[in-house]
Amino acid sequence: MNAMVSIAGRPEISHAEMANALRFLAVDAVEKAKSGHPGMPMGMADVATVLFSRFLKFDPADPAWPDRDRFVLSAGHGSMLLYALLHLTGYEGVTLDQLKAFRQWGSKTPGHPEHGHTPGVETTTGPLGQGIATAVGMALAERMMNARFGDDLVNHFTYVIAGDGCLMEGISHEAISLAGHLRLNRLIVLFDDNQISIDGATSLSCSDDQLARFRASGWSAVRIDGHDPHAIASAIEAARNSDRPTLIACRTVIGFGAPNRQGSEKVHGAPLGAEETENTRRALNWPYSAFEIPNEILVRWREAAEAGRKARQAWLERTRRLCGAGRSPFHDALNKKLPCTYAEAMKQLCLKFAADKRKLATRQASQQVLDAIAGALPNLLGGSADLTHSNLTLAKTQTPVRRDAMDGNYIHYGVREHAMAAAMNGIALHGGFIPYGGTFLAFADYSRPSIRLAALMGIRVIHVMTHDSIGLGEDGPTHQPVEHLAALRAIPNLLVFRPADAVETAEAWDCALRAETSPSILCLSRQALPAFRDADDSGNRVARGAYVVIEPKGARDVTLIATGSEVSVALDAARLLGEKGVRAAVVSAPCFDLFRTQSNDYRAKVLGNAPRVGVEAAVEGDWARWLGDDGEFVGMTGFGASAPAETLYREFGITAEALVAAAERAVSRARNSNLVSAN
Ligand SMILES: Cc1ncc(C[n+]2csc(CCOP(=O)(O)OP(=O)(O)O)c2C)c(N)n1
Repeated sequence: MNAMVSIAGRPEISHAEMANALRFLAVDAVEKAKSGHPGMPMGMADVATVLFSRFLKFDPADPAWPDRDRFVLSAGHGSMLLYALLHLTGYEGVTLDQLKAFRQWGSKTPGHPEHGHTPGVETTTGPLGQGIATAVGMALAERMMNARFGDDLVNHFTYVIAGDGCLMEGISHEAISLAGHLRLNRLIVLFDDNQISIDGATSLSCSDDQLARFRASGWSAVRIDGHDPHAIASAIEAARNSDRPTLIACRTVIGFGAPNRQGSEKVHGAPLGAEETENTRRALNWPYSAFEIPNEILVRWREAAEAGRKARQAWLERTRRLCGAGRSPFHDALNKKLPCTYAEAMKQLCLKFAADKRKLATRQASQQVLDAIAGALPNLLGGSADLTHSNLTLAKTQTPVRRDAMDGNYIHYGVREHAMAAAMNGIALHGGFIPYGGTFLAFADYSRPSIRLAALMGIRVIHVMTHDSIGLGEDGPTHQPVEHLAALRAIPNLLVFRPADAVETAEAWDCALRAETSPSILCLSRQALPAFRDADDSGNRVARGAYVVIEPKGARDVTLIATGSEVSVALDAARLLGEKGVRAAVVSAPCFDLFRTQSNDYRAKVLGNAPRVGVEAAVEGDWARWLGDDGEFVGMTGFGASAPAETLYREFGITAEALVAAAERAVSRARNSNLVSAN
């Protein structure tokens, strides 16, 4: 603890003083907020001090500098550790006043770190396990960018602080397994090995030998004294030179320095209280008042960023030399905008789909989209959780990413949906790629926590989720999503697309690729669907969320609204109704989320004044919003069953005939109520 940090001609600042600055900012902020987690920052202050002052490459002047090291606080409840680091190293906006406003409305210092809200926060953490799994994506993206552009432009590490909780979460297993398989040797996890979680000692619930566990997944792993700066530094040094990812289990004392609380769960998530705070000040020999950081210590912390500042200047110089002043493939990769060659490829494909009018499963249409655009989008990065040939996510030109082939552009994630979704978040956050990955829609639940974080962070990640209804048939109810559309539509800022034919599939892809601040889910059919869209120049119709496919001559008697595979059911029903003299409009609604954002006028025009009937091979969810009180919904009311798709549609009553009957009921109800009100 007595290592000195000497700067010629100035008072020597000890490691302990720097670490204590972190500790007390955390203690004081939690104390002032009357809530928060002081234990973890106090325990990991030594590790964080060594990392930030001796290794981490960062420049607070440009928190988004592409070649910075990434630091992920996977144990997000210890957010005050990160905020204290950002403040002390000089990130603009993370002021002392912001630390004093910890966890308050409008502050830059929310309860858990939020990417996009606080400069220097690389990813949103709090749900344990997500950070470490996201970091795997970042470390993978770094190696892949390095393979494309070389050491001069891309050469950085991804550091993670993770706690017992992160390592207990199942997602961590998938993530470390993937990282070990791919030999992501730029990934270094600093494990806060304090043997305490909320309920008490971790021995209450966990007996894992974490070192053996990581080694079994192909990692290097060591255990050190997490309060010994020399041990911390040499472990990090060794990890940086390892040919595989490294776990450094840092044996620490939670709440280090609080005489009556340290080492106990009591210090995990509650303020120390005035008395214990004073005890801690005495115990750690920190005679300063709340939030007071002596200037010499602050100066020394600010100097920790100096090496990174120089590294960034040198990088900028190299970039100018290697890439020139204008656009370069490197800049193109980092640019979120799509190249114009892409738009042309997409346009030609839509024309071809409209001309062919072939019956295609939307997953097949999606495959054709990928084949058509992959060449024009060099930063498109595909993948699937071991369902490549079902999801049809591999474009003809794509090659697998392997530990010895980081220049590939298709990731075989293995049967790891949790890790795939989190890694895609990390890849998107890192920059340089547009990640998409496939699985079955019924398994969206395995990816959901990461999808939710992607939506919260506002990042472009595309999930290709095929086999989107009972239409998948014989695999039965385990594989047939019924509640998933409703559940996914409930996540704010997530675009859920359910295209109905090949043109709509291409348009949905186009929307997802252009959505720079939203993740998307493409829900695609296993079964073939008739094509109904013509080539027209009215632009991307899916982008409006819903639109009129058929407008009857004369006033509408009824509006049929459908998504995906059920649009063709609605088209058949409209024809049958027409034969009976009932004028039915058909609306395709591939994306409720986008429809909700249209003008009132547009929505009113699409929905019309006639009674509405909705059809979707799923549970009703929030359909009522579009159908109104007089509407009717034709869909699923429970789980599916194992049988051929046509049988299932018939047995569950999702047919044109059922839709006709529902429409007739709705029309007659509306007529009766008109009569009543006229009388
Ligand atoms: C997915 C998830 N489950 C539960 C929680 C609630 N939680 C926050 S911290 C914590 C205990 C974590 O223990 P550890 O990682 O050892 O942290 P420490 O006690 O060392 O600070 C729990 C259960 C959470 N944030 N995320």
